[in-house]
Amino acid sequence: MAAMLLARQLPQHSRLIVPGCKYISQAATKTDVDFDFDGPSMKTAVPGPRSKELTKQLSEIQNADAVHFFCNYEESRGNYLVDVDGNRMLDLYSQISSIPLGYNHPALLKLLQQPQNLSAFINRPALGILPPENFAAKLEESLLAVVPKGMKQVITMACGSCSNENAFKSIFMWYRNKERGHSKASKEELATCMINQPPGSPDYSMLSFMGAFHGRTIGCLATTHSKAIHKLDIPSFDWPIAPFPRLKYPLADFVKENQEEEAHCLEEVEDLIVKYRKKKKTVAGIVVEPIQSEGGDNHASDDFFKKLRVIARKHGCAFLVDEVQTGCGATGKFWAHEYWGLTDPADAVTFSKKMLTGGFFHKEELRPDAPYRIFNTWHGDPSKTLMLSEVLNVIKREDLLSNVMHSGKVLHDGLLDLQVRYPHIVSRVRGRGTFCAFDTPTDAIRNKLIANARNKGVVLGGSGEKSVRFRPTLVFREHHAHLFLNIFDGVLADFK
Ligand code: PSZ
Repeated sequence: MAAMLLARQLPQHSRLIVPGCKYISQAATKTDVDFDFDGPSMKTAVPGPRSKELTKQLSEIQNADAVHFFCNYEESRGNYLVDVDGNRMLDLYSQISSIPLGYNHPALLKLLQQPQNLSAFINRPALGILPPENFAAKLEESLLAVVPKGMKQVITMACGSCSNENAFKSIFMWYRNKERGHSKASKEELATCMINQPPGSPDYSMLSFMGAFHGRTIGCLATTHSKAIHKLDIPSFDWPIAPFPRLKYPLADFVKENQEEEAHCLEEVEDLIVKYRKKKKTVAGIVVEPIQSEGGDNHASDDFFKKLRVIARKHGCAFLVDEVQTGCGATGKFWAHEYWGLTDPADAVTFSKKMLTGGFFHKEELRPDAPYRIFNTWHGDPSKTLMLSEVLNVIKREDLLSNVMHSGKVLHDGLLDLQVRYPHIVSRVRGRGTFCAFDTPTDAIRNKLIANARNKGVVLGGSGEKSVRFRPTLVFREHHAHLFLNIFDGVLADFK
């Protein structure tokens, strides 16, 4: 009966019972509906013939060399991504860490079938000027329900880059306002900003870390330092770049070395702030990821971030935490920076990906002092906040943060075990929640491992030079972790 109810919530063309789809987990509690398959099912190598054909077609229109394979999203369920060749894969990458509840979650299907919600999808407003009646109420119900400590304000944006870009701009405006004593901008400032010259376009900078990824728009790109290919040929700013700790694993064996490494990086941060102030390129803000994600899953201790916050405060720089990839539960806390236990909260926190909408939370002081200063056409999207409310309901109702801690531990422990058994391939196993990773000896080995795993029905991602990263959904359960570990054990055993 319950299976029928669920099947009815599916789009017309996917109502057929898909072989292998178990609909409701045997282990599920009353509310915990696990809309999922039993396991991977592979019919061809990936990409298969249909994917190759479609890649060729797309290549006529645009460069499609980055395409892994084409997907059948209608048939994908829960943790399983189905491709156009009928291969069904356990997805531990979830659209570069962007699917909170898995594919076609029943709660979201139901939400979209309610007539009163359709308008949010059909009539996309220019939110900054013509918001719908329920706009503030919906923000309260969605984003403000998970507002990080110390913040009350939120601004929505379309994507992660857009969020960081506008958070940087808010920080620069805040800094300049402080400097000019909150008086009005001068005529000279208004004139010089039009020709990109100071004082109207001040020579401020954002301090970032080597290995960081904050987006690809031109301002963000100046703080992104993960791969040269992201940056090549694009003009950029002379902004300070500090080293990010490179920790040795296992952490328990390298306590002293790691502490020294972090202390060294923090020293560099302070030196750079002083040096850039002398150069008249004042550091208005520091931007940092709780775990450097694209840059290779680089972690630092909670103590490192606490001390970084103190440095920002000491030098009057805003402290911006980029939670675009770490946010929304994957580390086991809703925001990864909650682990730090800051007594002096961050000034702003950016989000996107699993949050469905982009945007940033910020302190009162960073609030734009005039209309149209932080602005664009869409300014977010009410249909995304609507879905986010439902995602948050499910996270709470099903206690998915506990699930992440639990399945994350199984995954992490299993990876440590594989590291013992395949030390020539797997090293530096690390992670928080399900946000796990390990290193391989080379880029080529990493890529081959990912390809081999995919042909056995597991989608993984790479990060940095030679890391494999795990970014499953929040409905990734213990049994999925075991399933993955069994398959991957075979991949490692066969690896040549
Ligand atoms: O290659 C790319 O452009 C990728 S692959 C993964 C990302 C980008 N991540 C996006 C990202 C992020 O991980 C962090 C920590 N900050 C900002 C961004 C930018 O978000 P988008 O891609 O939405 O602009």
